[in-house]
Amino acid sequence: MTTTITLTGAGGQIGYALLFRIAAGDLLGPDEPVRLRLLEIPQGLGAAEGAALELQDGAFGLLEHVEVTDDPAVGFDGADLALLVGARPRGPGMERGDLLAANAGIFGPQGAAIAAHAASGVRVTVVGNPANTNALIAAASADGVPAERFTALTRLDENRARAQVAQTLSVPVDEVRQVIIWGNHSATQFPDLSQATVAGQSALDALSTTVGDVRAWQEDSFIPRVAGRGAEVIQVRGSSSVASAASATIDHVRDWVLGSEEWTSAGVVSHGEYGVPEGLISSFPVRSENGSWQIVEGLEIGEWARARIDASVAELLDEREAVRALGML
Ligand code: NAX
Repeated sequence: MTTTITLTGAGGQIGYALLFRIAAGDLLGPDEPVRLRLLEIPQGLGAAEGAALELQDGAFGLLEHVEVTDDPAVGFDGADLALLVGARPRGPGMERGDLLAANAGIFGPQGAAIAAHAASGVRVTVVGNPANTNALIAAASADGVPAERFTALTRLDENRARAQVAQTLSVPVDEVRQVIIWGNHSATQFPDLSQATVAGQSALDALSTTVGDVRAWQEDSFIPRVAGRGAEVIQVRGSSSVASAASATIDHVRDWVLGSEEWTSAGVVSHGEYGVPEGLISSFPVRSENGSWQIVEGLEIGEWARARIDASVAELLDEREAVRALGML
């Protein structure tokens, strides 16, 4: 059966990197045909239409149809998967409240359009920042669609964290598992190595033989490097993360749809797990079972980790309050 995938912001950078990976079968596998719906704002339509021409020229056997539109009703029609990448970036002089309001004005109506037009089993992944709160707003506006179907991307943070550990230990990145991202996709996120393994052994034990004081290494080096990696890429490359963000989006959606026995991290709705207030979309350790994310429960959280999780969750609460105060939730 053909899967219908809606991509917002399809005329942007991440959209451009994502489209060709999807068409090549990297998302759902080499035997799954896809239909693409590219949703843009009027200023982005030309770029999205250009990408559609190139998709045609790619002669991708799995790609059945591409539609480009600026109408959310058409864009989300029959969507099985919605990738919400398009967002309003922070402009010069824009306060955080302005940014939240501008994005609420995008993600609220998109949530409503998803509820009205998408397939009944739609699964939504929000990439556009502030991703967690945008996902919260979309979920709140999507009457009748369970909040569990709205997620925010924190897989890029996890991939960055795994890569840092692998590089520090000079091991293949595939050997580094169970790295958890907690909280918000922002500078307050907590990349947690307490459960991480390297070739089946404790990552913290392995790291302590390489870096010495592993707590100090996390505080002074690892956490700031992971949380600040987006800024580092901008500084070195002169432009924000694009292909790595697209790749992480593919990882997230593929694991969600096809299942993952391994733990990964995703921004999903809290039911109060680990003391995270109900209803927030926060990053947790998750596993995908039968097509839905399950939070990995029962992990012991030490005092040091608790304070870091709480700080990031406090930021999510602030964002929720700010959006509520604007009357947008
Ligand atoms: P671009 O500015 O290249 O592209 C964004 C596109 O979205 C533009 O073509 C714009 O016209 C379109 N757009 C804006 N409003 C829209 C709407 N209402 N409906 C449909 N399309 C709309 O940004 P890009 O580099 O592609 O990044 C996209 C988003 O990803 C940004 O918000 C960025 O901050 C976020 N990121 C999130 C990451 C994550 O891990 N969650 C990492 C990478 C990235 O920073």
